[in-house]
Amino acid sequence: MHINIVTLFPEMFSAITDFGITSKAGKQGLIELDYFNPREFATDRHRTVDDKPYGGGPGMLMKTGPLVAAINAARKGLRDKGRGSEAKVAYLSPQGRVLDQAGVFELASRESIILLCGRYQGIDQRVIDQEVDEEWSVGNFVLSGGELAAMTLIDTVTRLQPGAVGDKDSVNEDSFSNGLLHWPEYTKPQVFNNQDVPNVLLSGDHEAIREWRLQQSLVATREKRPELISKEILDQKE
Ligand code: 9WO
Repeated sequence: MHINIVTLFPEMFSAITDFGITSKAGKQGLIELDYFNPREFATDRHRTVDDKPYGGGPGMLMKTGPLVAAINAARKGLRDKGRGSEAKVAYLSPQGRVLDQAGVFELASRESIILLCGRYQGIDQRVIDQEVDEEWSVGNFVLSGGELAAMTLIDTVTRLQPGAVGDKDSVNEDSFSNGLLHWPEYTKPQVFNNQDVPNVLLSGDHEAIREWRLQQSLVATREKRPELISKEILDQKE
């Protein structure tokens, strides 16, 4: 998957390129990130990338010229690789569609995407109207910029690229892969501060363990996140 990122702070993305599964996926070529920094498209001596909002008030907006030039370079970058035609420009913003695991599956199946990271108080509405195809939120809160949201999105879609996560079963057993929360897990020691590991997990009875885990998933979801449970996701037995 090709991900072109429009950002004033490309160095922030070392958090995903330098560590763990996302780093390995980059080295394996499962995910390819390219950066388009509006600052490099600024034309004045000071490489200005912010500008005052019409109507006054505190704060600044992203300067339109360098921003649009960076977006267009990101489009051209994908076109030149033969990956441009269907790439959408996605703006990370609290006004977007809230990302959930179903959305992650949708995004992960795409060949390419352009992620637009806002800074300051955001971007001119006409740039949104003319250049942005979709808006995605990673949660109902405000960040200092779109980069952490973009990294969150990239991390989630990377894990679904075939081969990115060592054990395929561990992706299929993730929380939300069946719409339910994960069951509780236990490791050594067998007794921890007077609490034992549930007996069934020591029994070697794989069918009983499977049943217990499903029941625990259902209970955890009902107790912690009841809004996730709908008739459609449960079968008769569940
Ligand atoms: C900053 C600001 C400063 C003074 C007065 C008002 C203000 N509003 C903002 C603001 O909303 N800044 C945004 C920061 C501009 C767009 C990028 N930013 C952002 C993205 N914050 N939070 C997100 C985000 C993205 C995806 N999912 C959750 C949050």
